[in-house]
Amino acid sequence: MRNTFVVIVSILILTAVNAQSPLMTDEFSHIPNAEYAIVTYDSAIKATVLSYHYHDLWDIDNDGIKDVISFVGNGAAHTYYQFQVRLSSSDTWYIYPTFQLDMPYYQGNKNIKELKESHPQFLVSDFDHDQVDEIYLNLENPFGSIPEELTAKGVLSKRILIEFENEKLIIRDFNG
Ligand SMILES: [Ca+2]
Ligand SMILES: [Ca+2]
Repeated sequence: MRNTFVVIVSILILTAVNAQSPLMTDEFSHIPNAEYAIVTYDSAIKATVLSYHYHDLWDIDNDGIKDVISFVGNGAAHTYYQFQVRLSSSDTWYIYPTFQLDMPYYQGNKNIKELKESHPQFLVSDFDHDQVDEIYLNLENPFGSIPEELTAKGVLSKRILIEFENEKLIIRDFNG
C-alpha cells in the first residue's frame, strides 16, 4: 500500500514538474526573458501557454521577502498576458483580468522620457523614492483596460502604477 502511495505521489510530482518546465520546445527557445518563462499545457483550450513568472527580483510589500509578479498568457497566436501578483506578506494572488499586455518583458530601468513612449509595457522601480518598488504597467493596447470600479476611483489613463500602501495594493494613474 505504501509503495502504491509513493508511486502515485511520484507521478503527481513528475506531472507537476512537466507542467512547469521552462522552455522545452523549439517554439519558445528564443524569446525575451527566457529565464522567467514557463510553458504549460492548458487542456481547456488545448494549447501550449507561455507565461512569465518573475519570482526573485522585487519586494513590493517591503517585508524583506521577494514577491512574484506573473503574466499568464492566453495561448493565442498573438498572445496577451494577464497580470497577477503574489505578495509574500499575505501569500495571496491578486489577479487583474483586464490588465493585459502583449510584451510583459522586463528590460531594466527606464527614464521618464522613455516611459512617455509606448514602451516598455512593464517596469518595476522606486518611482517615488521611498525605498520601496512600485509596478508600472502600460495597458495602451486593444486588450488592456481599466475596470469601471477603478475608473470610478479616478484611474483615468491606461498607464498605471501599482503600489503597496496601508497593507493593500493601490492602483493610480502614472504621472510621470
Ligand atoms: Ca514581499
Ligand atoms: Ca517607491
